[in-house]
Amino acid sequence: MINPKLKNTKLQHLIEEIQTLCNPKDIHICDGSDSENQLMWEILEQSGSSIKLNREGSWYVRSDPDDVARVEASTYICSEKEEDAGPTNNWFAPHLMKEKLIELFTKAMQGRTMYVIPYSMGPVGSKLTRYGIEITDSPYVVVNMRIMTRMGGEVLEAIENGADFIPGIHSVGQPLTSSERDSPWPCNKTKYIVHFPETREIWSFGSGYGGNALLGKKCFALRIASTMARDEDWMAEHMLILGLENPEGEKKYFAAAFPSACGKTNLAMTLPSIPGWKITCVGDDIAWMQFGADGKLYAINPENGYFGVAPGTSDLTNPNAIKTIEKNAIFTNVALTEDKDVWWEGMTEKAPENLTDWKGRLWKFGTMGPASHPNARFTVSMRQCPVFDPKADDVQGVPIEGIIFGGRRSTLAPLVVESFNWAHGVLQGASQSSEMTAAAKGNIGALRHDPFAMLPFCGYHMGDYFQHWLNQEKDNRKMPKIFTVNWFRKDAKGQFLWPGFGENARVLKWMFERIDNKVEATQTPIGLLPKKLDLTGLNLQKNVLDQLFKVDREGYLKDIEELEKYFTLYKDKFPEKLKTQLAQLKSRL
Ligand code: TSX
Ligand code: MN
Repeated sequence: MINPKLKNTKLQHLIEEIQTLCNPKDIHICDGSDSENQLMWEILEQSGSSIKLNREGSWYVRSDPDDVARVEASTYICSEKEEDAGPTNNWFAPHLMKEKLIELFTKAMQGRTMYVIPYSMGPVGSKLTRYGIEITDSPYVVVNMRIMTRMGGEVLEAIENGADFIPGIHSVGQPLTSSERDSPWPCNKTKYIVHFPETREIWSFGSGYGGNALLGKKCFALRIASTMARDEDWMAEHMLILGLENPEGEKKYFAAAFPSACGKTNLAMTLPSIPGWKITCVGDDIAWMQFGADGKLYAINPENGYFGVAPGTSDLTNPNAIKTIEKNAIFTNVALTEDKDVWWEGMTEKAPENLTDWKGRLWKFGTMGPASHPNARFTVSMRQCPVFDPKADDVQGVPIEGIIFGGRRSTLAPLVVESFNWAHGVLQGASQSSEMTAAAKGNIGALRHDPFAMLPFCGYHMGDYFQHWLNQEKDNRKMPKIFTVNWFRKDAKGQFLWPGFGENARVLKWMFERIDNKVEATQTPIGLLPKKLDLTGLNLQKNVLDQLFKVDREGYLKDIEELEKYFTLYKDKFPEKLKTQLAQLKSRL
């Protein structure tokens, strides 16, 4: 047992319980220090799990080829009633799942050290912040959590002084017996990512990768937090947060939800193409938001770093990300160059010579597949981002004046549309969908519904979640304007109509000035479109602009028919108010 005893009895009991169950060889309570971090990397290097890179403070890690992404089929929401998990989550009865977990975790940490990670989701001391304890047998998890969360002594002290926390138990599920040599990436074929939203706990078995193992992120900050937010009247959203400053120095904050493969991290730290406008990054993945006493919506980024998809990240697509990862970064499943640096598809036009791929093989372009896994990641502190927003540490959070929904749609959806009102905006969020790219499994180009980009991340019934969004609107609240964007519309020849990236700032500028009532909009059946966008210096053909904003009524009516079919999935939990919004939209068309 750990000595001295902890003041927080919930924590003391948790550690004792997990120690007894998992039988680790010892216990390490993490303090987040540099020396501890160094020790973790020594352990990882010795087991052949990591390679020191020729890049300041940076490390290279290859995962097991079967442990490369979140495992949605093995992700469970264990509420007492199946109804509460809803039709889009895997459900399992809590007591039966507990039995299963006890079986899986029995002696699971044998021969390994059990690490106890105290971490904070959000700036320590903020009303919006919540604490967590992750117990894990993976030093790779420790080094990642140190970057992705505020981890260590300060948080343990807050918990010792009585602050509550969400427990998360994680094991890679590969006990080490006696003299056996450890694997570079221990894991188990059997994987369970389990959430108990009612007792607010997380259990994760068998995977060491990303969202399966770094429990502060998707498991806590989205699945568990979304249920807390419903119960406590706040919002836990799959959203980036950015600051936008005009040439006069006025600043507004936006939160934006996009399904995967839409470039959320790129948008979060965009370098604007228009002179005098600045974008700063508060966060690239998750927003926790709550209306304040002044009626404004305040947001924090509960995270402390970026766990970003590496392939496709370049000086052209995201120069600020490239600068962020210049040092002190962890690279997982990218390709390794002969001078011990990293490379991935899309970083440069041509691959360097003598690459080792993410599977550790000498790589040649052609039949071997990509050199880096499509879901290869960098882990890096958000503080190294050149456009890091200083208010990302503000305990008050930042005031959100605009909410943006997006998706990848080659047809139909215009570059930008503003909703008529809150409920109409909520319908837009519920209607979000995206065409699948090669990175996702399934048919390339097929449309996948992903309401609020929350489909894999909502810890309760999605229909109740829609209602929770509608309930946010109250008389004394200043509701943010809601916009929907689409950077991905194509012409008849399959060419992207909009240049995207830095040019997206022109769209953000329009939103900014709409909020200030400084620019006009045109009423259309689907919402408010720009009367005029600032396209100065952009060589865009008039007919391209027309195509970007064309409202195809026939096409929309077909789209809505399909949407209505989709929404029947939520049965009687689909809010009446959204049915009304949908009916009104139809009649306008
Ligand atoms: O991230 C992207 N953004 C948002 C940037 C702030 N991507 C990459 C998506 C994959 C993750 C984009 N891709 C964007 C975009 O705005 N737009 C496109 C489509 C596109 C791709 C290439 C070009 C133009 C548009 N190239 C040229 O026009 C030369
Ligand atoms: Mn995400």
